[in-house]
Amino acid sequence: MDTRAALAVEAGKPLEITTVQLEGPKEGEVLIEVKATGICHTDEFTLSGADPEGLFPAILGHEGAGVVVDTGPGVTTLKKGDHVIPLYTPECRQCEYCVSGKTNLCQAIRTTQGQGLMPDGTSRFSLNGERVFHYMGTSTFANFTVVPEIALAKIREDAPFEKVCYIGCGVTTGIGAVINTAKVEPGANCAVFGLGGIGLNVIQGLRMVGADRIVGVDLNPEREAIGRHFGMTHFVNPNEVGRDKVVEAVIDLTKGGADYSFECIGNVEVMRQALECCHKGWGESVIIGVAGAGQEIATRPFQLVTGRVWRGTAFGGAKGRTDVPRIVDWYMEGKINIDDLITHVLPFEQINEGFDLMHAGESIRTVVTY
Ligand code: NAD
Ligand code: AHE
Ligand code: ZN
Repeated sequence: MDTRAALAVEAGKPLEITTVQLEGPKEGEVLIEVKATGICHTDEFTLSGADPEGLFPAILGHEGAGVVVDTGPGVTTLKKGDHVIPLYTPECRQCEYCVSGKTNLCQAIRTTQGQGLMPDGTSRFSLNGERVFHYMGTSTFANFTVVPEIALAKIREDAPFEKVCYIGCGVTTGIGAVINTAKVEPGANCAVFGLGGIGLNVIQGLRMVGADRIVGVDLNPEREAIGRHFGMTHFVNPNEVGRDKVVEAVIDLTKGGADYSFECIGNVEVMRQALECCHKGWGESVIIGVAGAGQEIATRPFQLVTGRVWRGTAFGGAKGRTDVPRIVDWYMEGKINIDDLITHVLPFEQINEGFDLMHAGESIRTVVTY
């Protein structure tokens, strides 16, 4: 079939709105009509050329929601008409990782996913007979996409696509980093670096678990008001306190150091600050931001010797097929706020404007509808 898509033709170039060809679902695969998709900073990261796994031409997008249109042979858990959220972290419930109980990083299809291919090593997308790569196993910047069954969470049918698509990455990553990865306890003093689509969900998660002080750090002064709206108690702008004084400022505001800190930018210098503002003896810093090819983190090992812990998280440690439907319920029951973070909704044809808004620091999340 033909489908409208926003094609990433080359690193650093705007997406091209075009029509591509899509093959039907093969064994264990599902054809989805994508109804809405968010634009995450990771899409921008890959489009910029900074992603070591970036491939072109490709159809990006990993924060979608839609409806099952067709199922391939062997698919047993989904049927035509089901509402779904594609998962870039699948959940096969069978691989060594899934059964370990220690991680959400299902590895059943990770190799082919990183190669921009379906699990059988081929692509369903093409343009005039030339292969087009999938992205993160989801490719939600196309009106129709093919996704493995193990990479789809079935969700309730009354949930609005243009809101719950955000649970496909940003909401789950931010809240999950607090609940699943850091396991923050009530009364903890915390710091969040980067108050964008992820960091504000970290703040929302911290408020949910009853954190005490929640210090937000961002270069953009406009992020203070929205941060406070979501539960931030103190704000630090590195341009105001001095970039070399940020660690000191956070230690001061958290009464001796953060029990937990979260880096939600993808900046290796800030990752160091996030670790070093943690409390001596027990403070834990969680890296969420994704850094470009060749970037490395550094600190004095003494920071770890004296009890600070550095860890990372992907998709907030969430097991998607199990956890995502529950997070959709939280939204529908009014337990989490998604609406105030979706600052812009654009028709699909204007998807590049969503990237412009992100670059300008004007949007928290832009959602594109088909
Ligand atoms: P975003 O663009 O919405 O937000 C980034 C924020 O960081 C902005 O508010 C910006 O003003 C601020 N910022 C930039 N440089 C700063 C600095 N030096 N000091 C302080 N603040 C600074 O991005 P997002 O969608 O929230 O994504 C954030 C990061 O998380 C990206 O690296 C993205 O790739 C990554 N990410 C990781 C996962 C995961 O599973 N680990 C999931 C989603 C996104
Ligand atoms: N391809 C990059 C890494 C990108 C990355 O870390 N992606 C996160 C999700 S970001 C969503 O917005 C992730 O899930 N990582 C675990 C994994 O298996 O990819 C690189 O550096 O090569
Ligand atoms: Zn994302």
